[in-house]
Formats: sequence, structure tokens, C-alpha cells
Amino acid sequence: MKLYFTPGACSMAPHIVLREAGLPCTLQKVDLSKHQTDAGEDFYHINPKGYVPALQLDNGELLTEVAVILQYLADQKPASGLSPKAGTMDHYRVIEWLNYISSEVHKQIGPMFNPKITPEWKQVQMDTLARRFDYLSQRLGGHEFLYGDRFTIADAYLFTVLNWTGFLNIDLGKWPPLRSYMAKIAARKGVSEAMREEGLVK
Ligand SMILES: N[C@@H](CCC(=O)N[C@@H](CS)C(=O)NCC(=O)O)C(=O)O
Repeated sequence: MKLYFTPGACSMAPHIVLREAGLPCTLQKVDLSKHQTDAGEDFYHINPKGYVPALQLDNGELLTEVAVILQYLADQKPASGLSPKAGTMDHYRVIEWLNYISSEVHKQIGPMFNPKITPEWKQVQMDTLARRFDYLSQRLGGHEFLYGDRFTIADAYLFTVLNWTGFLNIDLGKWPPLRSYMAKIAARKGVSEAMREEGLVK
């Protein structure tokens, strides 16, 4: 497998899961400002959607969309427990979280990186995000993980998008459960290895 990624972007979620599951995979860096890979390829030729993550499977197929790639990777190593067994209510709950993180957090924070965002629109986005962070804080409470008593693919995704608050100077101190959640997840071996490999930490 080959994962097309950009340091710190949402592609870090599958990168974390690869590490947590111990799955072999090569990494190919993509410069999103030029839509070009480190190897000099036009990224649109690889993924016509133009965005990361994209996972090239060993049979040559390309899989896209964070939530789907995460499920696929977890299914390659069911014993890792990164996703509950298909068909169980626990599985639907984790998918419910993936969908929430994708549409209600990832796609709400993303526009904050747009240099053309106006101060008014930024505030609108921030107000929405604050409501999402309130809900997440309430659900996390003092729990270590988003769902159940073990790390799942939903944690890999939530950690990745909440990590963007650091780049955007959004103070998570207003949401103590989120801050302690981030600190605990960051300390995991698979997470810190992925972050180090992406050049985010030393
Ligand atoms: N719907 C996609 C969105 C992926 C996405 O937003 N990727 C961003 C980085 S976090 C990106 O590559 N943006 C560059 C672009 O769209 O050209 C998914 O869930 O995987």
C-alpha cells in the first residue's frame, strides 16, 4: 500500500492507524499548493479529486475519503480492535462518530485555513466549532477515548482534526476535556511516531 499524505493534514488519521495497526505501507508526500508529489508527479493524475488522503492498494486501486480509508485499514487487522466488528451496534457507533468528525468538525475547521476568509465569516465558523467542541467535551467527559474503552479509528480522526487548533491559535483551554484528551492521545506510540515522521514533532 502507498499513502499519499501532506504533513499534518487529514491524511495523518490513516497514517496514525497504519502505525497503530502495524501495517506495512510506503508514504508519498504531496505538496497541496502545487498538487504535486515529492516524486514530481501531478497529483491530479493520481487522484482526480486533488486531495489527500489517497491510499493506493497493492492491486493498483485508489481508495479515497478519510472515513472509508480508516475503515479499510482497520479491516486489514481486525485483531487490532481499531474498529468494532462489522454488524454490531458498536460498529455503527464508531461510524456515527466518523461521520460526525468528517462533516461537523473537519469540514468546519478546514475553511479557517483559507487566507481569503473574512473576519466575520471566521467568527461564524468559530461559533459553530465552539458548539461542536462543547458537545465533544460533554461526550468525552473524563474518558480517555471517544467510544468505548480502547483507541479506535474515530480517535485517530478526531485527534488529527483537533490538532489543527494549534496551527490556528484556537485555545483548547476553554474545553478542558478536549485538552486532556489531546495530551493523552498524543502520548501514544503510534500517534507520536506518525507525527514525528510527518515532521510535526521532534
Ligand atoms: N472529503 C475528503 C476531504 C479531504 C480533505 O479535505 N483534504 C484536504 C487536506 S485535510 C486537502 O487535501 N485539500 C486540498 C484540496 O482540496 O485541493 C475526505 O474526507 O477525505
